[in-house]
Amino acid sequence: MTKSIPVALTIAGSDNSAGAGIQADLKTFHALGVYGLSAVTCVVAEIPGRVSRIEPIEPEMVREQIQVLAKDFPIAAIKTGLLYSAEIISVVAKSLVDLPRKLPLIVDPVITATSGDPLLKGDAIETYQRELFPLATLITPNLDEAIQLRAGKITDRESMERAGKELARKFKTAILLKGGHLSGNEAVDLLFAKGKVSVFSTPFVRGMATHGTGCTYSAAITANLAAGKPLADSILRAKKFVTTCIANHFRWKSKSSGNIDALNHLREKP
Ligand code: PXL
Repeated sequence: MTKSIPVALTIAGSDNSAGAGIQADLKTFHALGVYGLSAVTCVVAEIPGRVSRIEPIEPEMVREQIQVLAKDFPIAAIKTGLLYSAEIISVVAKSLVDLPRKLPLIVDPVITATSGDPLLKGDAIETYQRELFPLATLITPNLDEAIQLRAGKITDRESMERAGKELARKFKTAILLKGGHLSGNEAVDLLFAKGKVSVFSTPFVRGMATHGTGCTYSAAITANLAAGKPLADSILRAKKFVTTCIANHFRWKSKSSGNIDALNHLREKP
């Protein structure tokens, strides 16, 4: 029998080590029963923990990838990940404005890799706020990204609430502020939407390098939205999915030193 399944698009960078970026997004879409399309914005040469080199794709080529897909596929939701530069952010925003109809858009404002390596050009944050955020259904900053977006100092649950409210007010859209290990044994995220705050909490999984969790989380939210689930339910399911990916992580012995850890996007333990 011929099948059709929901379609989602990721506009993001390529992580050749496949834990983050486009590769994580496509694995996540697939695991959640959604057909994944991609538009590549840049190519990153890296291993978990160390970015070696980044090269952008020509902005016109980024536009072309989005345009040809949007013309033919029944895309139901879109996410953006690493967009590299102000120029690429601008081209992505224009391509999304030109879509025949408005689609749910999840913006993961990737600025820095988990390793601390910078991924986004310094002058691009301004363009993000001016051109892409106004199109977003949901923006998913972690605490570092929230600080870079001038949400102020975040040291505890109270300041996290204040910062999230400030971002939701400033950008006039829903904000998922990801608390990471701020609150001790739980990884607590706060959703600010329609004047309400909702809490998403899972036990914090220790002892593994978490390269790609942000990408996987926002991709899972996008997949759930593409499948027609409401926002809060999409986040709840995505949070559980990413926690399972971390808990079931893969580990290999590195040829140079220590271990290589990677998220396990498979839904069942192999
Ligand atoms: O985890 C952030 C991230 C996003 N996108 C790409 C990356 C990384 C981290 O290394 O390479 C392409």
